[in-house]
Amino acid sequence: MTSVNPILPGFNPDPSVVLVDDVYYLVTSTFEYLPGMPVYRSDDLEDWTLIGHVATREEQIGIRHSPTPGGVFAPTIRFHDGRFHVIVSVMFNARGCVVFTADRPEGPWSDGVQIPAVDGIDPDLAWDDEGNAYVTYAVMGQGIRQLRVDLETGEALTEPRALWSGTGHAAPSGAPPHTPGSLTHADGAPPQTPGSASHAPEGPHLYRRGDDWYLLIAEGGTERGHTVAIARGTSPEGPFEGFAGNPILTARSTSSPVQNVGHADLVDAPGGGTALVALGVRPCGFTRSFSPLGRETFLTRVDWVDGWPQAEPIVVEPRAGEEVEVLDTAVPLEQSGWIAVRQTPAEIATVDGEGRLVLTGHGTDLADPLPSFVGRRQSHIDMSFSAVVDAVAGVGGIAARHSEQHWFGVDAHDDGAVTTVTARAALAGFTHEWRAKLPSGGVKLSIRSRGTSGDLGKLEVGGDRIQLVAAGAIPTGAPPQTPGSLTGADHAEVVLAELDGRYWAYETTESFTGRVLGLYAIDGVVTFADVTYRGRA
Ligand code: 6LW
Repeated sequence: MTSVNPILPGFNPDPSVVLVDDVYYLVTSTFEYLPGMPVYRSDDLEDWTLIGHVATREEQIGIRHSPTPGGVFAPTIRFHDGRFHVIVSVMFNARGCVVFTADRPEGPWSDGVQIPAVDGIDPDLAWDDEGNAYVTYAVMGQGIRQLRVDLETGEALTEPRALWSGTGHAAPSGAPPHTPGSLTHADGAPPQTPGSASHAPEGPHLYRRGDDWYLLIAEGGTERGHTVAIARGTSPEGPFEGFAGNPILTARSTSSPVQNVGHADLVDAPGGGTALVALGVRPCGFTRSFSPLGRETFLTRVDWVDGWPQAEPIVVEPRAGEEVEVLDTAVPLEQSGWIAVRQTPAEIATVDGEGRLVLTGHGTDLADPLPSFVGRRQSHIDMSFSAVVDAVAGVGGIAARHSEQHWFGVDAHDDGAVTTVTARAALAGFTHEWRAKLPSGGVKLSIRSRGTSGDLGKLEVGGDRIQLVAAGAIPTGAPPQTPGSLTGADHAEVVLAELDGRYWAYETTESFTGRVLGLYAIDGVVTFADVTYRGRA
């Protein structure tokens, strides 16, 4: 079905996809970053282009005081009555369940209508033939729940009711596995207790196919036990009967290079059939335990057998060759593709007359909940990210961020006589610094990483291998440098630190995101040019 997988590499979890007039649109979770919920477009489910974001204004999601890993969890994108809809739960001190609409997928998207009755995560949106809108969502320990809503006002039109507790539901002996009476409050049955539900039923999506309704969910938690399961019913309100062949997709207990596969969405495939998008991670190292890029979006095919879907295992096939991106710092920040933490890039960065990006520091580093940092997703394990930095009027550089507690970078300050470069690594409350002196003038700072082979003979234990590098006296505004052009004493590179990336991976940081590479200022005014990302499959 695809010659490329992941279809959206780097931090792109919880994919949701819709097909409108032969074009696919896909959104993913963004947690504490703004703009939030990228909207990608594709004609073939394989090649995707970023066309906009749902949350371009902080007020739409209200994440300013939402701690990591809060913020935007698992949006669903759907199309109804000529309008695009995205429904999402924005978690922890934020707006909760909100539904946004737009006439065009690139936006602008509405301010959003809150649905206070949805007290869970991962809301899905579906309509029946009468136009009733159903929101189906997950509540921890209570399984999948549902209510009907008025999407114009956000008002609940029914009480929330239990819909399915997933494959782990232990039905009393002799009783049918899932009857309406055993699962609904309306019938007087007690709400499900944590013990009666499977582990973490979540990420529901509801579809109509012929006369049947299908309820697709994720189970097992978003780690190695993650799975995709399905149930079928005769109405959007159920009752739903689980498929005897569940899970329909998982990588648990396999040696697949993609793990944690789950949180899926179904869509008609180009040219017929059904496709499934799902999240997964690509762990590296001897024990294949650490995934620096976070949860990415993968694609696979689904076949229908006797009215039930069977998903093909996901095959990893990274896009071949080298991807070089010289980031155009002169592009208006709203269209630049940069993301920032709890504020929009335009709130913290400017572009100067020479098209260089300018950041102002306020005496804080990336431990701050509102850092002076703009970033982009790291989308290859083997990569380099560099920028030429003018730090005469401040202290700043380049960094990789997972959370306030987990980040590393290299920054500079030029006092006119000498440039002091400092590599910093922070993990779980520990920080370490390495320093070197370079000639005054622009400094080229680089972060490089390479994957470990997983080859047992080489015994490369840990995560990816990271280098924090500086080269001094680079003229700012000069044409982009290539590594081979750095010759002579002034341009000699200094490798300040080598890190084991296992400590900056999805499994260790608990940040739900992935590695975001970017530019940051600690103090004063810092200017960036020749910002270049090189990734290799
Ligand atoms: C999301 C849940 C999950 O709400 O992780 O993988 C949570 N699935 O469905 C955050 O992405």
